[in-house]
Amino acid sequence: MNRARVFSLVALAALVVAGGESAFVRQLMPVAERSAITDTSGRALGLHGFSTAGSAKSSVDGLPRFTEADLARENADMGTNFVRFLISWRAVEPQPGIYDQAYLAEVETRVDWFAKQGYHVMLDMHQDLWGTEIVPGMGIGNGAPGWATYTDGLPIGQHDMWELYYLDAGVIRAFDNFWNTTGTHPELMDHYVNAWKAVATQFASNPTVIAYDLMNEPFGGTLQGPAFEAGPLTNLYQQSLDAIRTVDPDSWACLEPQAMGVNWGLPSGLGVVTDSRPGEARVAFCPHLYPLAMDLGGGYSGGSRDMVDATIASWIGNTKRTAARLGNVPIILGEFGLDTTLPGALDYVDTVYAQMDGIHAGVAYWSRDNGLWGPYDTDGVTARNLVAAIDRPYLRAVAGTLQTLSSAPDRLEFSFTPDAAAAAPTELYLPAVGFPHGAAVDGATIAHWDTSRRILTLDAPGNPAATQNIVVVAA
Ligand code: 9MR
Repeated sequence: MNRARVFSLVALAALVVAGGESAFVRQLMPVAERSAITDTSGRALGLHGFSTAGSAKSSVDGLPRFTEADLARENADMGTNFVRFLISWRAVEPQPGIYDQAYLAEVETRVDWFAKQGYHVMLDMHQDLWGTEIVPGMGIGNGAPGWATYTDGLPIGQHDMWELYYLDAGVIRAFDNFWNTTGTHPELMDHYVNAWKAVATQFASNPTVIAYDLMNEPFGGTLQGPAFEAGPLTNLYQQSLDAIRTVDPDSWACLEPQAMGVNWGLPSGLGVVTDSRPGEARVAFCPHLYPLAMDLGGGYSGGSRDMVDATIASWIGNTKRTAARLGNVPIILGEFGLDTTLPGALDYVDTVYAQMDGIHAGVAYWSRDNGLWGPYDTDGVTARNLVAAIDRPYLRAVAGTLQTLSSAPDRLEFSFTPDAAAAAPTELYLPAVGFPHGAAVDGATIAHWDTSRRILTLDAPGNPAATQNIVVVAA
């Protein structure tokens, strides 16, 4: 694609996005308070971490190249408390109806590493371009098992940009067969649902696994937009959650919208998924953010920056509206990320975190792979520029309902309505760079300052009935 054409495409997308936004803003109604993902102590969680990792996509054993030492390094350097851990259908169900218990046990070994460091884990059933067998041996797609891959002999080309494979007839057909748009493979969705049940059976009693991301970046094949999202995608999510609930009453189900368009800030047409568990529904909305201008290499400067800002604004508005429509569900930004050598890259990372604070969304940066998009060089050890951008103050857990939140490198400000039933205190992470000598707190008393983990714990408020306004600055 030539450059002028690429940029006119981006400009068009930005116009569509901006136009869509103003039309939707006019329909905005005040909404009830959004619910939050809570831990076993009843605290609302702030989740900061990585998608770990793309290296799992093509590995023979389905596991990421990621060690316990890598986790210790990440925790020491950036104080993360969350991981979106990649799993795959091909590894869970290598043959129809046969679940690989050894693989699930290996995943659980890694979950236990995270548990020891106080993390929360979301398991992400990853796919791109359907599966590794769309073009055998070429390492193009990932996710689905070979036995579930039906391209029906339709062509798949060769492209520099990986996303363009989504436009190839063979890839589209593989998805059409999965969603049973073709009417010839009604069994495939049942297998996927049962694969989730096998995963949930393994992790139901593991408190570190708090959520299941039901499908990475869904693609509808010949069905796109609301026809896909409100149709077979919502149906798959409902069936998957129903199957999960037969074995696991507590974990959250994270719903991704279709990636194409929604990743660029357009609205989602996903339908409501009901949760049969007793008590509150545990469903979350987990879209990704990949502004088109950024994907096309424009970085975060000049005209590209304006288009990226317009995309973010639109994305925030649409994400809030979808989360409200799905039942005031919590939001996790399941992926955002970029080649951090692009102009303005770290400003972009800052902007996204600030915006996510504003909507109290968890974040899983893409990705915890070594190299240009990740926190470390290809040696896996040498810190890159991203480390400083991710190592920021954040609220790890709050003993009540969060009302407002904002952060700067040396300041964290928030307000919340206490919940007397919360069985553990409010906890903050404060990096060394902004808080070299610890913190001074206005509006609460410090219960404990863990200088090595850089975690500040606050006393429960004296008057639990009142909204607490808290400002934390460098000591
Ligand atoms: O960054 C990944 C790139 O190296 C791979 O070629 C591509 C296809 O597997 O996937 C990229 O990661 C994507 C992720 O799987 C889904 N969301 C968008 C990510 C960035 O493009």
